[in-house]
Order: sequence, then C-alpha cells, then structure tokens
Amino acid sequence: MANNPHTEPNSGEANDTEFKTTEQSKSENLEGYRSDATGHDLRTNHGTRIADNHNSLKAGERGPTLLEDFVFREKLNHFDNERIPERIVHARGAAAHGYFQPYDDAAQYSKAGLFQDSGKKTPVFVRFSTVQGARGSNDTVRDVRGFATKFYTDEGVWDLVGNDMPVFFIQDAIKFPDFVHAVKPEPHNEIPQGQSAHDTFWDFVSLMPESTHMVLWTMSDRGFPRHYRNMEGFGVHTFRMIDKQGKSRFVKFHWKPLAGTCSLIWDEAQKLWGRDPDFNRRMMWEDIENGDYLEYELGIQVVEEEDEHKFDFDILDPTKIIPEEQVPVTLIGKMVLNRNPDNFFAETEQVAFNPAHVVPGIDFSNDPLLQGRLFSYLDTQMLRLGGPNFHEIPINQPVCPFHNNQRDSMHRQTINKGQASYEPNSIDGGWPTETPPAPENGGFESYHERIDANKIRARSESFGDHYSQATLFWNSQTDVEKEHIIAAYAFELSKVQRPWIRERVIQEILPNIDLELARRVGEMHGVETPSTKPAPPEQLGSSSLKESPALSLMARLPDNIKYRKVAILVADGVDADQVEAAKARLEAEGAEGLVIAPSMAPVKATNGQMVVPDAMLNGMPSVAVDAVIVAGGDDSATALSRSGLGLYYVQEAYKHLKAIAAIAEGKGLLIAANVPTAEDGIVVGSSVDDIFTPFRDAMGQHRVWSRDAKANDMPA
Ligand code: HDE
Repeated sequence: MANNPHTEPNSGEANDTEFKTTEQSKSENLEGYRSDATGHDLRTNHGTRIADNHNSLKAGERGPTLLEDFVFREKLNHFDNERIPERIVHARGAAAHGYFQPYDDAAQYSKAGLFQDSGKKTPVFVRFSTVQGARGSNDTVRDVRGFATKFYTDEGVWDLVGNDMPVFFIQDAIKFPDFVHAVKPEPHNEIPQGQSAHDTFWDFVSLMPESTHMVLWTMSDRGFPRHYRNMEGFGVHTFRMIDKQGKSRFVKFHWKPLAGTCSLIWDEAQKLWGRDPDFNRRMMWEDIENGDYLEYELGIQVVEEEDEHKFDFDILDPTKIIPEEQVPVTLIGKMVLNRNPDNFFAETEQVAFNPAHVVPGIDFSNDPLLQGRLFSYLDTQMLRLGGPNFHEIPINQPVCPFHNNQRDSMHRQTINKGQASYEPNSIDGGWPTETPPAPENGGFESYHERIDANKIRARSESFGDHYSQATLFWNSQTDVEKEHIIAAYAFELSKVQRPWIRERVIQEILPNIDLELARRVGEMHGVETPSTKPAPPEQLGSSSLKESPALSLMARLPDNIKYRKVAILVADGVDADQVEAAKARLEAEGAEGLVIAPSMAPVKATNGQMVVPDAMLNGMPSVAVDAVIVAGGDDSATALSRSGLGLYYVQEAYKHLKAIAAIAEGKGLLIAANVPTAEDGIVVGSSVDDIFTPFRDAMGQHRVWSRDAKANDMPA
C-alpha cells in the first residue's frame, strides 16, 4: 500500500500544498490494492491453505455436512453477501480510466490546479450510465446517459457529474423522488425495464410542463447514442469558476467528443436489446483494449456576473440551455480515456460521485436542482456503500494526502495514530491544521455571494417559460431528426394504456412546442389537435433566437470512418483477394473489416485459400456493424442469397440506413434481397477500388439519410 495517502505518516512537517499528481498517480494509488492470484495457493480469507475445494466436510461420504467446515461456511457466507444495493438511478454503467490535460488559456478562468499547466495530466475515472434501468438492463434503451467524471487533482477530488443532455426534467430537487418514481418500472409489476414508454412517466411529465424541453431531447435520437465516444456531455447546471484574483464567473460545462456525435436508429437500438445488450460497454471496452481511445474536449460557456440577468431565461433554471449562438463554448482542455478498469465491482460499481466534491476554483450556483444534489449523493452512498467510510474504497480515494479528525464507523481501514482526534489540540502538535487564509494557502472558500432574501417556498417567476426552448430545439432539427421525434412520441404514447394521458400530451403539451409535431403525433393516435399555438404567458421568454444549429445531432457528424466496423459477407467460393483488399483499405482509414460467414468454419475461397471468419451471420448481425460489403465470387453470392440470414443481413442494413457495397457477383445478394442497387449509399462495382471511395463517403455521413423516408418499406 505504498501509495495510499492514508498510510503516509502525518509528520506534521509535510507541506500538503506541494503535492503534485501525475497521469499515473491514480493507477499507482490503486496498485497497493490490486491482487493477482497467479502462482499462489488457494487459501481462506484468513490465510489457511485449502487442500480440497470440491468436497465439503461430511459425516461419511454420503452423510450430512458438518457445521465445523469453516472452509465451506466462509466460502458460502461470503458468496451469500456478494451483492450491494444498486444505484437508485444510473444503476447500469460502464467506466474507464484516463487523463485530462488543460489548454493554455484554461488558467485564466479558474485557479483550480488542474487548469494551470498545459503540460500537466490529471488522472480521471469516467462512468457512463443509463438512468432508468436496473444494473442488468440493456445498453441501447431510449434514455438519458450519465457522463460522470472524477478528476483526481493535486487539491482533492473534483467530480463533474453530468449527463449527455444539457437540461433536466424538473426545476427543483424536491420533485426528484416524484420524477424517479414515475419513470422507473411501475411499482405493482415492475414493468417496463429501461423504458419511459409507460403510463406513470407520461402521466407525470404531462402534468409537469417544466419537463417538456427535456422530454423532447429524450425523444430525439440523442436517447440512444451509437457509442460513448459519439456523445456530448453537459454539467447541466450553471456553476461558478473562481480565478486567481478571486473573481467569480458563471459557467456551463460541456464535453465535446472529438469523434463527432451520432446515434443509432430506433429499430436498431431495440433489436440490439436482444442481439447485444452490452453494445455500448462492449464497444468502449474493445476500443480501449485496441488502443482506439475515447477523446473529448472540455468546454465552458462563460457568463460574467454582471450579465447574469441579460438572458430571456434564468441561468439558474436547469430546464434551460444557454444557446451556443448567444454564448460560444470556449474549449479549455482535452480528456482521453485509455485504460479499462481491472475489476468492475471494485471500480465501476463502487465509485461514488458527488457534485459536492469540488476543489478551490470551482463553486456552485443557486440552481435549486444543483442545491438538492449537493445533499443527495453523499446520502445515497451511506446505504449503497455501507456507511461513511466509502471514501476509503480505493477508487474513491483522492491521490493527494488527506487528514482530518473523522473517525471510526463500519469497515474503517485507516489506522489513525495519535491521541487527539479533535481540533484545536495541544497533544498532537495541533495537527492536522486549518489553512487560513484560504485563497493564499489553497483552502476551499465558498464564493462570498451576497444574499438578502426572505425564507420562502416558491418558484421564481423567471422559471415560468417551459416551452420557448423546446420550440427552439424543435426548430433546430433537420427534417430527418424531426421525423424521428414524431415517431418517438407516437411509439411511446402507443404504450400508454390510459387515453386521457395520451390526449393530455398530444393536445396540451405538444402544441406548445409545435403545431405540426402535435398534428402528426395526433394523427397517429386519432386525436384532434388545436390549430393555433397557445399563447405563452406574458412577460416571459420567447427568445429572438429561432434556431440553434448546435442543437442538431447532425451538426457534428463524424466526417471520417475511423473506429467504424464493416461486415464483409463471405461464403464458400468467395474471392479472397477482394476480402484482403477491402480489409486493407478499411484499415488504412482507421476502420475495421470483419469477415462474416454463415458459420465459424473457415471458408474455401476460389483461389483455394481458406478464409477464417471473425464471426457468423447471426453472431455479429447487421445491427452490430456500421456498414456492409458483400464480397464477390459466384458460389459465395449464391450461398448467401439462399440463406435467410444472408438476405436479412442486407435488408436490415438497408432499413437502418447503412452504406452497402457489393463487389462483382456480390450484387446478386442485393438483388435476391430486393435491396435497390441504384440508389444513394448503395455502391456496386467490379473491384474494391471501384466501390471504395463512394462507399467510404457514404459511411462518413454515418447513415444514408436520403433513404430515411422509405426505410420502413423494407420488411426486416
Ligand atoms: Fe443524479 N443521482 N440526481 N443527476 N446522477 C445519482 O447518486 C440526484 C441529476 C447523475 O455514475 C445518485 O451515487 C438528485 C442531474 C449521474 O455513479 C443520486 C437529482 C444530473 C449519476 C442522484 C439528480 C445527474 C447520478 C444515485 C435532482 C446531470 C450517476 C446513485 C436534484 C447533471 C453517477 C448515486 C455514477 C446518480 C440524485 C439529478 C447526473 C440518488 C436528487 C440534473 C451521471 O444521489
């Protein structure tokens, strides 16, 4: 445990403020806790060697087991108690280690140590999650994604506990239990899992108009990102940054993915629930193992104190964004996720985030949702991680030294030396001591905001406009995105049993966003909708800004094919040279070509070579890849055309707007499957050179968007 800050002697002389993290600090800190059984004997938890791990101790070979069998009892007893409560929300997640490195001008906004030196790498641990489903639910459900980052800085842990959407469903934390009870599986039968498509969710949100903006975000394709690397992140609330002069500015935090933003197609996301429920976590895991790291830039929108009231919404209202067109995002650093955890439970499950974990240079605003969160996260860890010593769990420990007079409780591991566990004291030399005055010595000092107010339970009038920004979001979507949103509302409401809830959404909520949206969803439910938009409450909102291109997912599509997976379909009689050439061209662009065959048995090529498949048609179905190439060879194309799985593969890829290429005889499979061969995004040619450039360009657009309107005609 050489690097455990707890084990460092508190000599009373160490200057804690001189502590400096490095990129490796957290890994070194964890090293003391890693355990590798290679070469070791099997022993009990108390060190006794175990001679027989197959037979319990019995009274005779066929007799009852004896209570005396401590080996058996310890093993079963530990096993019986393996589970801890899962998180009440964000139960399903996956995480990775990495580092954050600031850009040159970050230091001007915050005095926090991690922003001061552009050469410095601060270790981070990031957990991505879904919100509604249980720990064992599916990755690709329609839901918000958590994006929680723990920075292990010189000055302590800073947690930026964000989501992949920049607003939230409610304005005041006192409504959080109501909201979560409404969205979670219903209490009488625990149905549905990982879904918002049910009565209690739509009942609640249609009675709480403040949720309208966020619900619209979740009905967009942002609800099911293709990959965590293609997802934006947001701090949601307005925070403060304090600079070296003590000046405070309001900030909104953004994570901008360097690989661009893109999502799955809803039908594809649903099919993945069955085909690969671990889709997002698997892709992240495999990419990191392959050295294809996830990268994001950290951005801030900065609002000077004196500009707090210059917007037509309240910057303390967490159901509002600050449009990027009004306050651009300044990029202040880069994060790279480059190492998978060693153990899911020890790290990903036991990590405890808390927005109240801040360091000097970061502070809170009075956003009433944020204020409530500052209570909730510490509280929830008490039950989940079994008491107040969860900060001693290795993944949660800061890497800088920390000493205080907190003592005892369940599972305490630190052996605090000395007699005085109080301050001030004259017995242990007065240690550990405070560091006044805070700004000079690195102590945390809350921003001296002047507050002159009445104690009151009320919602500020400035929080009253629930629709203008929803309309702004709607107006900023491309036509394809709008169609997907209409389909999403229609789908979700079709799962709602009570007609009055459906009608309330369609007639009372949607018209406030957009009449056409309401009409189209109403049409699919046989519900009449108003022909004029309800007037917004006077004096409120309705920004002059009518559109914000930054709100469209398509504004930041990846413009290359890096990290993309392409299925190369083959069967006996395939042209092996084409397979090799296609793989090489893909690899040269940072993509991966995967040979997919009817079975895992090596395929016999026309030149006599054996081609070894990476997967079989139903093992890596089209929903698990980004595009498809059908290789040439008469017999290969014929065999694939006679296979239901082969036909379905290209039909489904077509339906999900994927680029498809067929080389030479490979075209036969497209014809047999009724996939059009002369259309955008379908490339046929006689060689890999023929098809590659147009195929790559189509893939670079992520999907063949022009196909969207007729995709549903394909029966797959
Ligand atoms: Fe959370 N949230 N939350 N939340 N939240 C939790 O803490 C809570 C909110 C977010 O990967 C819980 O340790 C309240 C907004 C993430 O471990 C709990 C309110 C945002 C994660 C909790 C909110 C988030 C959580 C459950 C309204 C985006 C997962 C387990 C006032 C800015 C972190 C836990 C991880 C987890 C409370 C709203 C993000 C119960 C009371 C807004 C990413 O404490």
